[in-house]
Amino acid sequence: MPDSVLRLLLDSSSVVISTHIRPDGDAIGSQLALAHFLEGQGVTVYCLNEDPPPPNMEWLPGIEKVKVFDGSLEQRRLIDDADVVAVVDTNKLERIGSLQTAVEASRAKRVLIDHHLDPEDSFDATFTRDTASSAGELVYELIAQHDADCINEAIATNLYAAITTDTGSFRYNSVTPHVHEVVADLLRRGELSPEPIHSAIYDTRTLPGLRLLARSLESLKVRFRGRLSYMIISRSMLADAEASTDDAEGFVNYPLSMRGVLVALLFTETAEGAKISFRSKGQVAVNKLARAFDGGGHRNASGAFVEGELDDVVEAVLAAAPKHIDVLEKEPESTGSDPEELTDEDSEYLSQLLNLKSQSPS
Ligand SMILES: [Mn+2]
Repeated sequence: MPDSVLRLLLDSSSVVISTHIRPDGDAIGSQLALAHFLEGQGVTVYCLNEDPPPPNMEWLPGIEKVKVFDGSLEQRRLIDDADVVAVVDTNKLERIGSLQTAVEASRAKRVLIDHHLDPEDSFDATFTRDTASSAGELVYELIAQHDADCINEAIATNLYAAITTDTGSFRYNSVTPHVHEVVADLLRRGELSPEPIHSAIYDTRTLPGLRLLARSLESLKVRFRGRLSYMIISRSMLADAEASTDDAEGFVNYPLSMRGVLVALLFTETAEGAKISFRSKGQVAVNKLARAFDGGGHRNASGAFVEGELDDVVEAVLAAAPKHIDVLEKEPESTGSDPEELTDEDSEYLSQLLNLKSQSPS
């Protein structure tokens, strides 16, 4: 409950805050908002994570507080000497990565602030609600419970960034009137204007990244009567574009954005096989299909890794798709040319549009 979490945090002289491996905007924004709040209350705070913040979050106020855990004696001592270790935006202690052993060895009390299903009960106090849009929403409530007047520009900016990233810019089902009330309060108290925040988070594509996008879009195909679309990123496409897989962040949303498409897949070739991103709209679930390939995730967003040749992996996943996703049933037998794929003429036109003709593989 928020009261017991607040009491433990505010009775501390030193608190370590951590979050999950490969942290996202909600993880870092929640962590920093909590750090700013506690520092304002006279608590000494250390933010230690397994992995660095994502590049599009490097502008968040106070980001220099966030340190990567290096296993050094000095950092272990911070964890050992802390009164409380606070974990945000994950339901399991093991998700904080290599800090876990140090945290378990410490005499510090542990608190959890999270919005994922089935939080672990290895914490001394928890503030969790799986219907919350984000950890940021819960950190807001925690601060407001104490005194909403503590919310300054730095706290408001971090919480706004946390909430907007975890709600897909306020479009997911988790967005309630309460979320908008929280955000309204953040805008007011922080005197924020949303546009620069959204721009800093989302307008971060690089030229190689956009070149890779152009090549990926050329690979786009549609199946199952227009209900599934998929794209491919091969290793040669990455090399041609001089891009990395990090540049492909969010690409799977392009096939998903097509009218009539309910399921979108992105296959990214690696040395050993292919990484697959699964996305779906509304009530259509993709996690069963991901699980069939030893992956996992949520209803609308899952992932898997499959060993093998890229083409074989694509065929295997497409063949299995209707077994695991009801809305894909009854695709007519292929007659050689799939009328819903791009025709050669369309591909030609698209590649002219994208000005890639000179760069096609020779
Ligand atoms: Mn989250």
